[in-house]
Order: sequence, then structure tokens, then C-alpha cells
Amino acid sequence: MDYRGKNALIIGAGISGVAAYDLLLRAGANPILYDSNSTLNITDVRNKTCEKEKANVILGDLPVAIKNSLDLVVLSPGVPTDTGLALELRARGLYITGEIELAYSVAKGRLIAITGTNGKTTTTALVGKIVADYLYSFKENSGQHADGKEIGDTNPNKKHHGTTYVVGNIGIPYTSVALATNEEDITVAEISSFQLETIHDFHPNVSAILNITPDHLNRHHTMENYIQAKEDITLNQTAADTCVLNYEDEVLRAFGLKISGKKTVEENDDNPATAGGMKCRVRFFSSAQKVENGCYYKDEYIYIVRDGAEEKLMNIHDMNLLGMHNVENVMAAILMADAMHIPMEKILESVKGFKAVEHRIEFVENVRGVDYYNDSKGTNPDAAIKAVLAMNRPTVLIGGGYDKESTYDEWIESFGTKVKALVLLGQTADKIEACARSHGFTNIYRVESLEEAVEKCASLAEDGDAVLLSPACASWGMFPNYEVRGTMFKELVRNLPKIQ
Ligand code: UMA
Repeated sequence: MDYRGKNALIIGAGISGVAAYDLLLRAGANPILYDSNSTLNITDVRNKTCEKEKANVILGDLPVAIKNSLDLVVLSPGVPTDTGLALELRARGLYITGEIELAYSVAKGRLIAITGTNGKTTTTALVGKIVADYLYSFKENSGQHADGKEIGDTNPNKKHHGTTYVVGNIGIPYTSVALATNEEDITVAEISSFQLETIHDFHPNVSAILNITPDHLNRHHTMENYIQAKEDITLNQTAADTCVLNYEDEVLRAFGLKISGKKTVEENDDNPATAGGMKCRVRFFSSAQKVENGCYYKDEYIYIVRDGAEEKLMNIHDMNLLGMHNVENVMAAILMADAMHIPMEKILESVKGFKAVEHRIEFVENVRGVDYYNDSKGTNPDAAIKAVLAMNRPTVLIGGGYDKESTYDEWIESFGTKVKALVLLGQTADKIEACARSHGFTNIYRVESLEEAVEKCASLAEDGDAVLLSPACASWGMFPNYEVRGTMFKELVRNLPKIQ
């Protein structure tokens, strides 16, 4: 779309709204940055944009004259598509889009997009590292350059070295880099279901859906809507593209067979020339069984199978990540990098050098014989179950936070005999306590703050135990985001007295 002269309203003045404002301004549009929260400081918001005090910012009520003047509307990810204002503007016949679509519409180069309920931040960071390490190796290697179209090929006549951009829900808005991208570049984007709700032409060359378990049901209302939003990552993909899916997720297995045009996984054909009726190439990964075209895990090793030919890739103890969910994330990353034609020895080198991302089962410190782990990114029960499963010792667990209308039964059931005490805080504390008691788990402590939670855990944990912050809930209400919650937890742990 040619944005020149267009009157564009951006709803939401968070990091993605500010980046969308700057992009539209640079693309020649007349952007207006709007936020329904009238208590924000307008000078602070203006100063976050590249225009500073000149920026066109509106807080609180949106005047009718502005609504009448608009050509397009950009929703920030956190703005529900069925919010009153969005519905009203859509009813006026306005083009409603999202910050991801806006970025995509001006971006160049190849795109890898990763979604899923859990694991997408780790997987995005890992794929970003694999791609960046590979492109960097060309810069090191004089005379050789990566070709952004097929980065496994070399093209010594290329002028530019490709650059890797790692963006999206991971915390760097895609809109903040999109105008800087070149044809040789590779963008690796973590894409949330919120962001997928407003795509139109968004078309990744390689996509992945890691898993789908209940989350954000207060936003999407039904599981069907949530699944649809995730599956829409493939909306515009074609036979030249690849989608990587989890074979052990029933919904994704059925979806993969449908879009690959096959009835059974054995019929899946990676060759677009011979695979009739398929939407895009599908490659599965499985933590439980052999797959015909993809990656699988068996007896501590990861294998890849291409057209029936199998190769043993690596021992899982050679990766610096804990838990079977991370084996799945690694397998997905390997398949995405393989689809980009990166040589396997380079992929495995990067996988082995990759460390856990911040706030994802991140080891903080051993204090008085107790290992403290920060899993603030465990913002839903499924992610929190994976963290509990990854612990290999008696664990004191901190849970609770913002209510996303989740159910906690499976999380509590995953405690087994491993979780020795549960320290609860936040809006969901009552609901979680009632659920835990109904499952016979009664060693529960209620606290009012994270500070109090850490103190309580320190008093409950004994030499050889673990303390895990993995709340199964979002941080909103008590913290601006999970990063702030995780960072505060780490600070509190590091400030604990080292001797008794
Ligand atoms: N707002 C309105 N009207 C509304 C709702 C919100 O004006 O109806 C305003 C709020 O007052 C606030 C602003 O919108 O000032 C916030 O916008 P936002 O929620 O989209 O937040 P951003 O700061 O732009 O961050 C967003 C993502 N946030 C959400 O999806 C909630 C970030 O994901 C993402 O990193 C960032 O864009 C860059 O792409 C965070 C997240 O929690 C990490 N994501 C969810 C998750 O991972 O579970 C999906």
C-alpha cells in the first residue's frame, strides 16, 4: 500500500504503536497516535516518537472529526479487534490492519514467522541465532556473501551482506526495523495470536506453530477462535513455502495433514512439484515417534528424516536448555533453518552454543544451597507445567497473577510430589488455591507482593531444593509486563542474605 498522504490512526501508544507511528511518518502518511488511557502523560508519549513534541497524539476520547478524516487504522497487538472503537471504525468501512501487517507491507527480504502458545520466544531467539551466526560467517569469509533468497547458496557478486532481524512479540516491534530491511536480509519474527488477528497479506517463507493449548481465552472468547488465529500464520503461504508443526499436538497434526494435502503423514511429500493439492510444504517434529519428513526425538538423540532418509543429529545433553519442551523447540528451529538451506553442521553448531533466554526457566543463583529459577514467561498453565516438569528436585513454587480465564487443574496435577509448597499472589490467588485444595494440595501460602513471596520461599526451601517463579498467569495488574516481574524476582533473589 502507498501510505503517502494517508490519514492513519494508530490505536495503542505502547512500543508497537510508537514504532508504527514512526514508520507511517517515514512512509509519508499523516499518522495520529491514539491511546484510550487518558491518564498517560501526553508529553511522555510524544517524546517516545521520532517527532518528539511535534507528534500528533490523542488520549482519552477520539473526536468525531478525526474519525471522519481517516483512511486507515492500525491496531496495536493488545487492542482487541472487537473493542468498541475498532468495531465502530470497521463499520465505517475503514481498512483495519495491525502493526505486523503494516511492517510486512514495507519490509524486504525473507521472513521466518513463529507462533504457538509456548516456546515461541525461545525458538525465535534460537532461529535468530542460527541465521545470524550463518550470515555472519559470510562476513567473516571474505569474498563470499549470503543471498537472501536462498541463504544456503553463495553469490560472490552480491553487494550486501544479509542482516538478521529478530522481532515481534519477543519485544522489538517489527515496525521498528521493517523500513531498514533489504532483499538479502532475513527477519525472524515471533508472532502472537493477537498479532495474527489483523493480518491481510502477511506471508512468511517459513512458518511454525509450536503447540496450541488454552490461553488468552478472555481475548479470543473460544478455543476455536484462538486456534484459527494461530493457523492463520499460513494464510498466504504457497507450495514454495514451509510450515513446521508439532506432530504430538492433535490439532496441529490434523492441520498439517490438511494443508499438505495428504490423508496420512506417510503420504506427506516435501517436493512441491509432485505434491498435489497441497497449500505449503509441511514438516513435522515429534518428541514421541519417528516422522517421515521432519525431526524426531528418541533415546536422548534428535534425528532428521528427509524423504525417508534418516540422519542422527545430536545428543540432547549437548544443548544448554532444560526440559522436553525445549527439545521440541530445538527440533522446530532445526527444521526452519533447514528449510532456509542453512548447512546442518552450522545449524547444530549454533544450537549447541545457544543459552536459555531471559525469563524462561532461567537459572538465577544458588543461595544457601537452594537453586532459584526465573520463569516469569510462564504466563499460562501449559508453560508453567513445562517448568515444573523441567525441575529435578523438590520445588517451592510461586504462582498467581492476572486472570486470563485459565483453568489450573492440569498445572496442579503436574506438581506430583515435586512441588512441596505453593506461594500465591495476585488476582488469581483465590481461584488457584481453591483448585489446588480440590486436588488435595494444601501446603499453600498467600502473600501480597513478590518481595514477600521471595522471603517466604527462602524460609520454606531447604538445602538441595529449588525455588521456581512460574506463575501460570500474566503479570498485568501487578507489573507492566513479565519482564519487569522476572527482573524484580532476580534482584530480590540476588539480595537474599547469603549466610544464615
Ligand atoms: N490500549 C488502547 N485501547 C485498547 C487497549 C489498549 O488504547 O483497547 C492501549 C493501552 O492503554 C496501552 C497500549 O494500548 O497504552 C498498549 O499496547 P499493547 O498492549 O499492544 O502493548 P505494546 O507495548 O505495543 O506491546 C505489544 C505486545 N503486547 C501485547 O500483545 C499485549 C508485546 O507482547 C510485544 O512484545 C510488543 O507489542 C512488540 O511487538 C507482550 C505480550 O504480553 C510481550 N504478548 C502476549 C503474550 O506473549 O502472551 C501476546
